[in-house]
Amino acid sequence: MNLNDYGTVPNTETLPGIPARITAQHKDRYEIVCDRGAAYARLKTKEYYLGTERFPTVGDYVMVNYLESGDSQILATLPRRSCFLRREPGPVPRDQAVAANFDYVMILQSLNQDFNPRRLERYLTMAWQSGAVPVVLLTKADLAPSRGRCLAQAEEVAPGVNVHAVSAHTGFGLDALAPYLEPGKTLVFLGSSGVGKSSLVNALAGEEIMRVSGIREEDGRGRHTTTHRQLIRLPGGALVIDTPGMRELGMAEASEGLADSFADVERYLGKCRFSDCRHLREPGCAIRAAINAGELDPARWESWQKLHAEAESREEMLRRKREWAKGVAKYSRQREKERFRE
Ligand SMILES: Nc1nc2c(ncn2[C@@H]2O[C@H](COP(=O)(O)OP(=O)(O)OP(=O)(O)O)[C@@H](O)[C@H]2O)c(=O)[nH]1
Ligand SMILES: [Mg+2]
Repeated sequence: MNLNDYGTVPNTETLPGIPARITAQHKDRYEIVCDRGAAYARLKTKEYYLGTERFPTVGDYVMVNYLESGDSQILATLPRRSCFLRREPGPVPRDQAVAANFDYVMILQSLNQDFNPRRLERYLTMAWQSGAVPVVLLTKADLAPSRGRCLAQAEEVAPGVNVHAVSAHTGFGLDALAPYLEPGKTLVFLGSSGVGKSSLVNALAGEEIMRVSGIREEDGRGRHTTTHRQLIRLPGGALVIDTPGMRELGMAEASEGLADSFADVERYLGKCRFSDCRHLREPGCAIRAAINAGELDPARWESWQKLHAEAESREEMLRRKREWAKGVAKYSRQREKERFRE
């Protein structure tokens, strides 16, 4: 494997370790690619939890201490040329990067039921702020024979931005994306759940890389199938970051919050016999009962848990790690003093 196949690596000559790129994040464990291959890595405590190094995210280039067996250590986050920041709630609100080093922000809206010029505006603002170039993709063109009105409206709210109608199912319009898909370029896909981000990744890859699932019949909303950000290398050499969409980027709004898109799951919440039910094997668990009765799809329950856990666990994980690292630092200072006295 050659890291140069994963985009333009910043200059790293004077830094310790070898360069790598983050392809996915699972709480405090990262998937990376580097010249030695694909591997797992964790942040080095001294630099990150005790020091001031910026926490890396998907798309970041980092320096790692590569270990043959076990998780490699991430030593430093290299400067970013673009990124999305999300405000992390907590006692001291902080900005957290959620995707980095992309050239194009592909904003996807479906020509089906999802097209909304106001939302498109908000995505465009965010895209321009990121430092990359936005491109608007109107998806599911096969379902909208008269797409002229939406195209015109999109062009109106996105002056100077290229707008393309595409279909992942028929391949319509995909040729027009070739200029963005040059080897080494990174594209990030944004858009509400169900607009077809993962379907487009699969269509461009020519194979089923990302899982896709149907939208709800009743209201055309997606099912939050993609639950974490993932950087994928397309056979042609371009890199794509598939995302779970707005909520992930801190752009959730009441009408698109979890409660709304997970109404089929949330109707069972709070109905268990015990208020602290963990929905595992407790008697009187409404969630388990609904799954056993075939009323609730277990995959939906799993997606809900993943999305819910992620935001909460990230803050909690950081807090615990910092406390733990401070404890270790205090202990070693004490040991030092004692040794000095001895
Ligand atoms: N007709 C048609 N359906 C499409 C097209 N692209 C995607 N779909 C359908 O839209 C549904 C959702 O597609 P996904 O690719 O899972 O959507 P997503 O944006 O990745 O959704 P999340 O992962 O939940 O954020 C699936 O049923 C797809 O088959 C298209 O070009 N035409
Ligand atoms: Mg998806």
